[in-house]
Amino acid sequence: MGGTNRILVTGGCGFIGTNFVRLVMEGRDWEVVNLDALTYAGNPANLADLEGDPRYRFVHGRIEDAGLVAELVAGVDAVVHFAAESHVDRSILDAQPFVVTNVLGTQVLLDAARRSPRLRRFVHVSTDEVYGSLGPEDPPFTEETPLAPNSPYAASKAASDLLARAAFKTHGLPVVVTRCSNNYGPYQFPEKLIPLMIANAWAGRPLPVYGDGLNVRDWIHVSDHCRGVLAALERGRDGEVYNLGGRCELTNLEVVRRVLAAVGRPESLITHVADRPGHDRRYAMATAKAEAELGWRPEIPFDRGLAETVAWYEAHRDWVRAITDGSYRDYYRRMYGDR
Ligand code: NAD
Ligand code: TDX
Repeated sequence: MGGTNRILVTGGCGFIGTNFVRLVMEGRDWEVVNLDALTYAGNPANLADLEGDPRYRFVHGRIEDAGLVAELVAGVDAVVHFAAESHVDRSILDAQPFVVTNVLGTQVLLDAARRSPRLRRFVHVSTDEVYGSLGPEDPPFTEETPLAPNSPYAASKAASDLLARAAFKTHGLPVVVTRCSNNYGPYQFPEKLIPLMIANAWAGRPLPVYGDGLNVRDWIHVSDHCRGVLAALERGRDGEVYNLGGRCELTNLEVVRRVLAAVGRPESLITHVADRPGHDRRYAMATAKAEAELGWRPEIPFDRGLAETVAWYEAHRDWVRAITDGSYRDYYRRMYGDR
């Protein structure tokens, strides 16, 4: 998309948003406005070094705030929408914040976007979870796979994908939807599998594996995902969906074993705990469309990416400590007890 000067990134203080803002600030001469509510998952310290850069502006606010969103969207060429409640286990404990942010918040952004004459691209960042679960012999999800979400999180993301589609079909909004598989890498909140296991391994605490641990996820390094979102912003076709994935299917047990090897702790720390309700068995993404149309492919092999991620967490123990006190401790106890 030529002629881009300024973009609005939502959720830029979260895991993937932080990595995306950094990629754009380093690789493009665009201005970036970052709208983030700073929920438990949003950390302004992630991008503190950009404060003072005239190309970067942080706005503390919620995507459901129609007045604020209209004002911000009117001043940009494109929106890249990451902001969401993103953790499946939290959606099982309480689904309502997922509906407010992921469904209502997305609609507020879409409404502002279609009323802005300047806006030329709206990238809606979504997930493989909207497709539901695969059996062991099933082919990977394509963009044509019917939506069949199983968790409240996935259902709220599927709803937002459909609202984005409707904004394109009904109002002609230039929407592109990306759906990506499981990300890992720097700045991921330690409620998610890989950083949770790294933190527990350090502390010598048990590593809680849900059920038999044979659920399969398709792992992708966050920087490969961010390059895919940028490619969709610049080269995606209006109204299209693009699957992004890492071509790296692993069982959770295998991931946890590799984390333990990378951290240098024994496999005896692995502890099987009660399964997640509605736990999807397998995700896998077919990415041929993104490869052909966007000229994108994942590049970082899992073992290298994991080693770099473990090293990043080692070097950022203070970052982990700062975000895992207070409310996160209460959440951890509720999920895993006093282990
Ligand atoms: P995250 O939970 O780390 O970050 C979410 C960010 O959104 C936080 O900074 C939070 O403060 C902000 N936010 C939440 N509610 C908000 C609201 N109402 N208004 C404004 N800001 C709000 O999430 P993430 O893992 O970085 O995921 C980002 C996006 O990518 C999400 O849309 C998610 O569905 C999607 N996605 C994630 C993965 C993954 O593996 N993590 C994979 C595929 C797609
Ligand atoms: O303690 C745990 N033990 C465990 O066995 C945790 C936190 C997870 N798991 C399992 C559940 C999943 O099979 O590991 C797998 C990965 O779990 P999560 O990190 O919670 O990710 P997942 O549920 O697969 O969803 C992720 O990928 C798709 C992101 O959180 C979503 O935001 C994204 O859309």
